[in-house]
Amino acid sequence: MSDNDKGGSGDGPTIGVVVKARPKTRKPAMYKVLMLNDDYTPMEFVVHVLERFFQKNREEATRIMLHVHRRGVGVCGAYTYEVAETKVTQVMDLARQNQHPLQCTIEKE
Ligand code: TYC
Repeated sequence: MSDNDKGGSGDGPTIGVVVKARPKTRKPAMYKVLMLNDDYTPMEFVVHVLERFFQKNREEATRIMLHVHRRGVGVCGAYTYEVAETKVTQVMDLARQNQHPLQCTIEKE
């Protein structure tokens, strides 16, 4: 008697169906990093920040900077909490080192 013949209710082998385990997972909450306008930070500094910390190319960085300049606030990107927090710290540190009042914040998506 082979392993497959054990148990069951009668003649044939007991057929097992393999079911893949699919443990429930959660997508991580995402947080937007928002840049705020001010009257003093030079436009080229904001473009530099967007290129350096948010991996934007010159064109996209300029588009976002001008949006913030005109509308008061704009989205730099969306990240998990720790990454978003790190980006805000990096931006604010560089701005402070250069004596610019540039501000950015985090908002839950
Ligand atoms: N308003 C600034 C200026 O005229 C430019 C600026 C853009 C500053 C975006 C901050 O997040 C900002 N020099």
